[in-house]
Formats: sequence, structure tokens, C-alpha cells
Amino acid sequence: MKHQMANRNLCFFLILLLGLNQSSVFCWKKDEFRNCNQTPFCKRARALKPGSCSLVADNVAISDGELTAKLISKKQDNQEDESQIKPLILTLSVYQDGIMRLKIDEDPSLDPPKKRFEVADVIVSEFPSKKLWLQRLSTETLGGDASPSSIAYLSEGYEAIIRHEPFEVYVRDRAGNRVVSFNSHGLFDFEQLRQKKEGDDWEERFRGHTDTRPYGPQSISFDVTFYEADFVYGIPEHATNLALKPSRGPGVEESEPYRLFNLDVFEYIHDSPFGIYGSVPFMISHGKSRGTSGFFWLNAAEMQIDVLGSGWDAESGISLPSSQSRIDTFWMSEAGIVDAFFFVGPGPKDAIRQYTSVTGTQAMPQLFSIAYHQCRWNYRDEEDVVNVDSKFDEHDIPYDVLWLDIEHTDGKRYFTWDRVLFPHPEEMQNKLAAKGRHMVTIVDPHIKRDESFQLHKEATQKGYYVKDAGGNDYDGWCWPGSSSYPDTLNPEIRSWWAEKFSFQNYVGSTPSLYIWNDMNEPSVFNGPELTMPRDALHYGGVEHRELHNAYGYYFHMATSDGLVKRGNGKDRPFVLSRALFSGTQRHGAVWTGDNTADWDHLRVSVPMILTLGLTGMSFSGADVGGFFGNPEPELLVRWYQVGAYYPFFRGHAHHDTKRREPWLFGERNTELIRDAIHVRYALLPYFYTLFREANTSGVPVMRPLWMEFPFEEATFGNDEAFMVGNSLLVQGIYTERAKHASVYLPGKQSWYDLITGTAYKGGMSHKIEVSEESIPAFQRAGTIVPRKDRFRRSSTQMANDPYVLVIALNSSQAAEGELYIDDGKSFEFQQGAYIHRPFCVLGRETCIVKPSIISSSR
Ligand code: NBV
Repeated sequence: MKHQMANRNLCFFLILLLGLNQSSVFCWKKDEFRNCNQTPFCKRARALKPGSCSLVADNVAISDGELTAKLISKKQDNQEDESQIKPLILTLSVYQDGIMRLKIDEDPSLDPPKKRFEVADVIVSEFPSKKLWLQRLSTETLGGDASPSSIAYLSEGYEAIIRHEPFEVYVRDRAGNRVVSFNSHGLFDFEQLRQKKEGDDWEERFRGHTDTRPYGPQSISFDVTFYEADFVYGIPEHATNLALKPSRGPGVEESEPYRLFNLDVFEYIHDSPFGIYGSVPFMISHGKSRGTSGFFWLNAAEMQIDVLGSGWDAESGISLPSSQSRIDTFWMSEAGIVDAFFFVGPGPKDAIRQYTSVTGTQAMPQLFSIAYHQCRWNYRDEEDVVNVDSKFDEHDIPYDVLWLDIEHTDGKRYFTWDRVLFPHPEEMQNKLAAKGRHMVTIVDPHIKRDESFQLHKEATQKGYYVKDAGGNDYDGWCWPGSSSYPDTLNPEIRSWWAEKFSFQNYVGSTPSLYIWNDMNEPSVFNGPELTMPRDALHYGGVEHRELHNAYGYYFHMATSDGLVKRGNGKDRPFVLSRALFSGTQRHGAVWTGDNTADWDHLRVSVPMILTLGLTGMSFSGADVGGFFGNPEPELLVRWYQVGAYYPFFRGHAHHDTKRREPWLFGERNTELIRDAIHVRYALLPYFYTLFREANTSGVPVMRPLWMEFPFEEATFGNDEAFMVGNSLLVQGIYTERAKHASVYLPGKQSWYDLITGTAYKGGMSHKIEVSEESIPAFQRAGTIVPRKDRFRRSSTQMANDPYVLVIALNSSQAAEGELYIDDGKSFEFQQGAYIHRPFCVLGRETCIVKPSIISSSR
């Protein structure tokens, strides 16, 4: 750990010493993290040749409404063959709304050495009831095949097919066109658990760390093909483009596969397939001729995914049914089972609705939490808090939440206060609350191993910590020094953890205090790749390698449950988490971690947030201003102007940076930042309405252009501009001293500049003049955007202010929009205590209000 800290300090020291421009310096320690070649399962899988899978589907039948089969090796009768695998069990089930689920696991009746881990608590409880009971299978020989295929009904327009030999699974439409397929290139490989034999060396070593790997190799890999696809997107979290570039193939500069492994990456760079804090194994494809489809692999072990450039399989001899465009991908995971979901789309919003019907939609946030947040590592003491708070008022800048980072605690013991710096925490929170403001404190998962710390004593006595490979409480190094980590995979431990947030247990907390979970990948300074060893043990004998990517998810879930419990289930929680996994959207907000104050990071924040949105996580943002380094005032202002449209809007900075509250850069810059924040406050009713849409349908608040204009090819690769809902288009400015921006405005209708009202024609690019005052933003003709135009100190104080409807007529003089209102705080909206009003201005046609909008008020 000393070494780690020394590195971090050295990195900053170098920056200071050299006085270099931040944008040209990065201290990403590539060598601290494994690449594919240093990761045996990845290296092995990447070396597989198309067609190497020798499995055939046998005993294909219907049982309990599902299709079942055994996957047997063709080499079955060769008893001498060491590589022979035992039959695997396959089940294929179908669900309402075009969802197919494929599971492949070892056969429990053949006594594998261990039950492989199936990720629990991610699939929503309602999902199983959407299963369609399969009744019939037709078995036919398709195309030029020698062996039969079994065909099952999937939905109105689609069928699920399992080809027996060679084994392949796919979805096709009724016209016979394929949509998504699995193992079409014969790359499926499943390393079965086996007893260790003499001479087997299963250990893996990396930079002085040894992984004992007591169960040996257990990886899984396979290929997935998307048909009629122009691009693939998704699989966050990476700092890279929205449309995923191929990682190998002819003419492609071979790169690492996209890695999904939750890691605390110090000073991550702005364009890389390396894994950072979160993992969502959900990919979406989109193309102009067919639309969208999706594939999700529910698996929490390390995953690596290749996007294969066309022609990668030229020598394989495998030819797939013709498709204008096809994108092949290759998925590899260290452990777990195949639990895969195929989504037919065909619209972008359909695919997201289908995915979120499995993993849940965005939790409805409290209204205050979608307003502006002010954070810094650290606001030093109560006086600092009072000053910052009053300066916002002095400068007439609204804000809703003030954050306290790790230094507010007593020696990094979470749930405590440094009583010298923060002697009156309740009073401090109450003062903020009097202005309708809130506070957030940080609670990380590393618990200080200090005998006099009650939380540690209790966790030790109850046996609530994650264990090391030897069965002792795992002891790692983090901010407090020697630390242990609660095993929140266990529901009992989650509920114990949740209790810690009661007002009685969390001394000094008040109802206006909310929580921030950081370092929950988990980050361990002296662990391999700065995380927990893969052979550490969890509840039920689950190895850390099997659930690593979901560790932070369970911790976030337990924290969020804690906030619900403390208010007797009345108020919605607010918990920001750095680590994330599929389903995180149900538990709160996320942000993109420790970015850097440079233009590239400002630019990449947009595709990063868009990608999170595509995978159901609407409530996300990036540190405004950049966490590391000191932004030039121009960059800071531009960041506020883009950040005002992030679903989660928070300014934050590292403790080594200069103070950067909005009023510290001269009057003009203060004014510009104030204006940017005002834009957000004015649009709060619109944002809140969009959050409700995300909450009911999964469709994200911030959207790629192609989600609204799915047939307009010019939008598919555009990740510099984005939509907020269906009505606003925003173009970020990512360069210094920009005078013009080229903005593509899609669709046949016009667009109106948000500030000047100037109309622009849709379906073309415009060279727009840019000033320092704002970034280009437009309202689409034919829409109505609700706003509140009176500025107050906080969103809470705007509660009774009048609404303003901004109506942008289209060429038929018509427009429509909607407004969602509830108490902004409680769960009563779930009982119908809300108003959801559609608006519509009559043009020449009859005004038809979307039937999906239900109005309700008690
Ligand atoms: O708690 C300190 C920081 C926090 O400010 C930041 O937002 C997190 O992403 N934390 C990481 C730990 C240290 C980072 C160098």
C-alpha cells in the first residue's frame, strides 16, 4: 500500500514539478492491470479457432414450458480423449415482449466438484412471471443443413431456433431473417470443473500476487452475431466512443478486448477498452435496415469482449446466411454459467424496455437529487461548509446538495465525524435544510480493523466479513489502513448493514443527509490489480472471482435499503455509487469516477453517460470540471454548460487541486456558470418528467441521437451531441476558443435555438456560431417542454412556482409534450399520487395524446 500511495503522490509531484499542461500528462499505471495476454482464460479463448466447438444438441424436448437439451461432445465414444466433456444442460425459455433466455450449465446429477455461481438479486422479481409456456416444438431441417433444428415460438414476429449439429442458437423473424445468434462460428467453449490431478498447477501469479485457484479453470467463451447491424454499443464501463470500434480483425489495429472487471483505475485515460469501475454485460446493435437488437450475459466474473472487424473469419470456411451487414462479437468470462438474454427490439426503445424488464428500470429519484450538487474532496470543516453555502446565495447561484468526502470522518471510520472539524453535524445539516438544501456524506465499504470501533467489533463477532482463501477475515489496505469488507452478497449482512443508517445508529445524521458509496469495486490498495483477491470467499462458498463485478452492486443495494428503512419506508433513497453492475439503476445514481480536467475527458464524458443510459442506467454523470488537475476557466465553464444536461449534475475536485467554486474565476465566469446552472434549474420539470419515463419504461433521460432518429444513418456514430428526452438536442463544445460548431440536426422537422429561437432546418448539418455564453441547444419542432423560470436558492424552494410551457410548433402548427409531478420525495406516487399531464396543441390535424400517458391524482 505504501508503494501504491507513493506512486500516487509521485504522480502528482511530477505534474507539479514539471509544470506541464495537464492535458499532456497522464499517470495511468497500465502495468498494474492485467492485459488479455497476462490473463490465461482470455489468452486461451482468443486463440480458439472458429469451428472448434464439437458440441451437438441432443435430447431436445419441452419440459416445464421450456426447451431443454443436452450438449454432448461428438467425441463422446472416444473414452481415451482427455478433452472430452461431460454433457452440459441447456434450457431455453421465452418471455413476453420478445425476450429469449438461454442457460447452459454443468449437469448437477453428474456431481461437479462445486455448484457454479448464478448471480442472484439482479433479475427483477416480476420477470419470471412473464414466461411464456412453450407447448410445441417443430423440428425441421433448415437451409442446406444435414441435421435438424428445433423451432419454438418466441413472439408475434419471431422464432427461437436451436440447430442440433453443429450446435447453434438463434432468433429469426417470421420471414426467416436472422436477428441475433449464438455459436454461429463454433467458438463456444465451456471449461468444466474437475478434480485436481497430480501435477496440475492451477495457481496464477501477477505482480507478486498468487491466486490459488482451488477449483482450477472454469472459463466460458462464445461468439454472438448481430444481423443487419451497422454498429454495436453498450457494455459499459469504458472511457471510449459510443459506437464500439472493432478490437481485432483485418485492417483493425489489434487492441485489447473490452474488459469488464470493476477496478479503481487511477487517472484513467480518455480512450481505452480497459475496465474501470463498473460492468454491464449488455450489448445493443443498431442498423438502418432492421433496427435494434440486444444481448445480455448475466455473469459477474471478469469478462472480456471482442468486437470483430468484418473478414476476421475469412479463413474459417464458415459462411453465415447472407445479411447486408453483420457484426460478430466474442465473449469470454473467467467463471459462472451461461445465462444469456436475447432481445429482439426492433426499435432502440424496445430493446431497452426489454432489457430493463429483466434487470429493472431507473429508481425514481427525489427531485432535489436531480438538481445541482457541490462536492469537493474535502470541505474542510463546518466553517467551510457555512461559507460555501452562503457564497452560493451571495452570488445568486442555486444548488441543492453539499457533499462531504472521507476527511469528515474520525480516521476514515465511516458513520463517524471528526468532532474537531465537525462538532455539530446535526446543526450543520439543519441549517442547510432550512434553505431546502441537503447534505451527502461518504460511506465506503472498507471497515477499519480497529478493536475499539464498534462497527468492526460487531462485524468480526458476527462473522460478517469476506474471508480470505484460508477462511480468515480478509484484511486489505485502504484509506483507514488495515481494513475488512462486509460480505453484502449475504442478505442477512445486507440487512445488518442497512440498519447502520438508522438515525440512532448513524449518530449525527438527520433526515436531510444522504449517502455516497465510493471505492466499492472494491478498491484495495495492496490487492492484485488494486482489488480483492479472486480466491477470497463469500457467503455460500462463492469465490470472489465469480461475483467480483457485482460486489459493489450488493453494497450499493444494502446502503440504499438502509436509507429507505431509516425513514420507515416513506422517502426515496439517494445513494451515489462508483461501482456498478446490471440492475444498479434500481438502487440509485452512478458517476464516471476520477476523470481529469482536460478537454478530452469533457468530450468522452458524453459517450460514457450515453452508454450507461443505453444499459438502463439513466441517473449518471461525470465530475464537472474534472476530478484531477485544475481546469482553465474556459474549460470549467464549458463543462458546466454540458454538465447542466447530465442526468446527474455535480461539480467535484481532488484535494490537491485549487478551490474551484463557481465564484472563484472572476465576475464574467461566475455569470457564465450561474447561467449554465440556471438552465438546469429551469428545466427541472422536464428532467423530472423524463426520469419518470425512465422509471416506467427504462428509456434513458439522455439519449443518443439515433434513439430518436433510428433510420437516420448520419446519427449512428455521433456521440458529441445528444438528446435530452425527445425534445432537446445538445451539442457540447470540446475545444478551446471555439467560434463555430458543426451541428447535425436530424429529422424532417425544424429545430429552434433554445436561446435565440432561431429556426434551423432538420436533416442536415449547420455551421453554428458559438459564443462563450452557451453551447448549442435546440428544441425540436412539434414538442412542448415544461420549465420553471423563477430562480431560487434550491429546487425545494421552487415547489410552488408556476410552470412555463415552451411550445415549438411544427409545420402543421402542432406540438405535444407532457409533465409529470408528484411530491418529489415519497413513494406515494406508486399508489397513484401524481399528475401526469399530456399537452397538445392542435394543428390542422386532430390532436392525439399518447395513450401511454396515464393521468392520476388523488
Ligand atoms: O474519497 C476520495 C476520492 C473521491 O473524492 C473520488 O470522487 C473517488 O472517485 N476517492 C475516489 C478516493 C481517492 C481517489 C484518488
